[in-house]
Amino acid sequence: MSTPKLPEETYAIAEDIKTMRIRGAGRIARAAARALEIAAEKYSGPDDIATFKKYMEQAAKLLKSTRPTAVSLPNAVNYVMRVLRESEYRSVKEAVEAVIERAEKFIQYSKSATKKIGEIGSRLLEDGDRVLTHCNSSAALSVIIEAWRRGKDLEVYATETRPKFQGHITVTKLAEAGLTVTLIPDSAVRLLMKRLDKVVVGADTVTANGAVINKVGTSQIALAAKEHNVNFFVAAESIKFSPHTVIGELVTIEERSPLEVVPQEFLERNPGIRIRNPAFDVTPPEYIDAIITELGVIPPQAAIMILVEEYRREIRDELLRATEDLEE
Ligand code: RUB
Repeated sequence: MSTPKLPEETYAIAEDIKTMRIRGAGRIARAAARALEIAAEKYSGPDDIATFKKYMEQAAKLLKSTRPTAVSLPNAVNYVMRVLRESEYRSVKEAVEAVIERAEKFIQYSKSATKKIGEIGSRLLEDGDRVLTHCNSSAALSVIIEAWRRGKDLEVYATETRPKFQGHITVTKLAEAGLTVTLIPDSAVRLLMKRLDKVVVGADTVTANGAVINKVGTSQIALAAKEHNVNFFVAAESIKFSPHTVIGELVTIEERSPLEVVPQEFLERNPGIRIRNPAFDVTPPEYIDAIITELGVIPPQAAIMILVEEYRREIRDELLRATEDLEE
């Protein structure tokens, strides 16, 4: 039996994630859950569970392939797909309903986790703090904006975040919320660090040993913060924690087009010049004072506790897979 084609909307969301019209690890995860929901809603094939599962697995594969670094994406897809992979259904209608319910549950959880992080993390900021953030993270902004709403007078600095300038989104959002905000070039971070009290950034992935993968430049900021005794906080929902890293799997750092760094004419004029454009980097746990999650504030070394608590089954599957690989 041939598998029906996925709906245009599912392809469109995948393309939007790939081209970064939808970006930021939390948003990407919610968009992927929504894309699966749409695929289920619009399934037009036969009332055959095996065909429906195959069709949904195609959507899952498509979505997972869009961007490689943020673990929230495969976590979202696997969370939704588990209802299909692990349960029996009498009809496709029943399976469709289960997928829709599961995707909605994920989206709601993810939104409320970001809000909760704001409530929990706002306590770490004090009245009069000068706070730096990097890139555009909904979780980090949730902390900063909530602290400000609770009456803490903050002065916020945000990096431009080359080459895609996500810092422009950040300063606009902060200014709209009413905060005093200053945009700085990425390269000005160390010079300004002595004027700062705290750094708050987001995360794309948190590994089992508490390292944080976030927008490229984050680790340099952490280094400068350490040098100046400035607290470095990461705001990350539990969906950013990677069960794959428990078995030592490394996180793939996305390498994007040179055209985000220089224009086409530059490349044509200088055919001998190579350009690198890694989108993320790794900040080791020693540079991180705390990770703010919706489950509480943890030292980075306690990342494994969140993983064991929230991803017990995935870790078991990963360990089984690793053992099978060894036996092959
Ligand atoms: C975005 C980025 C953000 C994290 C966390 O990178 O690095 O800091 O994704 O964001 P890109 P959030 O713009 O390449 O997607 O807290 O919103 O999930």
